[in-house]
Amino acid sequence: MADSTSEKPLRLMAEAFKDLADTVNSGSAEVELAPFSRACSLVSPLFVCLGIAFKFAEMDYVAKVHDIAEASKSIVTLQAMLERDVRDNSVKKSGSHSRNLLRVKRGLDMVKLLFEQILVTEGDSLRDPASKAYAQVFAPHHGWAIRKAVAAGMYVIPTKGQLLRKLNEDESSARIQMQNFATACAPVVLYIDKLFLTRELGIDW
Ligand code: 1PW
Repeated sequence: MADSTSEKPLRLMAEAFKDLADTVNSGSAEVELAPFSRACSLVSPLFVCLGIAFKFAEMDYVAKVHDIAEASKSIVTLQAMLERDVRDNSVKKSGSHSRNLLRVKRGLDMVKLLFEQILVTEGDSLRDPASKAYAQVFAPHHGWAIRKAVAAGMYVIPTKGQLLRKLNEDESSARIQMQNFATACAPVVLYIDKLFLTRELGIDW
């Protein structure tokens, strides 16, 4: 693992998503799997920093990002990846690239919301920001057992101060990077939603 004392995971995440957002916002280029999966993998340290309670979330996220990185060896764009699954009638199949993409997108959306909530929440507890982000993004798709486990995990997530120390940030630098990530992540999430919606695949499964 990278040396967490010298690295700035938040800055790396924000910069990678700024590049993806630029591609999306240019409207002229398709998003490629290789830079996308690389950017997504830069979000994993954040899940690690959220501690043992989110070990399963981290493992699930890392495995799905890895699957997309593997796909990048033979498929160039997100669009082509979806089209291949549509052709093979495997979009919703367990473990399909497209299904994994939808889960990874939710992970990104949750981190975006988590940051937005942190930015508007006073105090040092992350429980409310994290609970709100989870409730909005994942809870509708999770059964009772996972929802209960996540709710229990909310009691042992680190405080904001602890999280920022692990991320090697102070309050003001973290605010900037969180805002930058949230801003850059938004068009990327919308782009992925559109990939599914324009093919009438839905995004609520
Ligand atoms: C930042 C605050 C902390 C909130 C973390 C919430 C993380 C929620 C993700 C927990 C997922 C762990 C359990 C795995 C669930 C899978 O069944 C599910 N994956 C997801 C990401 O919802 C569906 O994956 P599948 O069936 O397509 O392989």
